[in-house]
Amino acid sequence: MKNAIFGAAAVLLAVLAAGCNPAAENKTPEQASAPGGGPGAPAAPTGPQRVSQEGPFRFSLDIGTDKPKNLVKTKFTLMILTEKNEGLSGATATIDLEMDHPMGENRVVLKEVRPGNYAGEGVFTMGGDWVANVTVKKGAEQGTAKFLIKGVAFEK
Ligand SMILES: [Cu+2]
Repeated sequence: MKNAIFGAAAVLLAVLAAGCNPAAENKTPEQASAPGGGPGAPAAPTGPQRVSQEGPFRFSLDIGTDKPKNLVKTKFTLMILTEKNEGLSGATATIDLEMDHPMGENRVVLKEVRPGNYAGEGVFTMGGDWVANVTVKKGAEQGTAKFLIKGVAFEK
């Protein structure tokens, strides 16, 4: 019975170590099971998290996954509401993807699917943490927003 419990614990540890985080192998079980992996750990993968928005529009961003990968097409869907909480139509919308070091221009041009819903495909050209800088223009009005997309997985 004791061996069975130990075996189950070993399997659980192996699953934790094989997760998204290579550094998990070097952690004690306590650290490996701590939420967020503790200080200094690579960021856990997430969907987009909005950190700011300016101008007359309200934004939310969806990339269809909370486990983004690099070097594959990723569909970006931007929801845009007006101050009256109506879907914005007839706007131009782009997302510039950046890291904390120069990566060259990486712009996703979005097309209106229906009022308030704009979509386009982009590629994270490297694993790691990204910032999505949203710019939306309609006539003389312009709105911007910034989203963090953490923990994009290295596939190659
Ligand atoms: Cu990079």
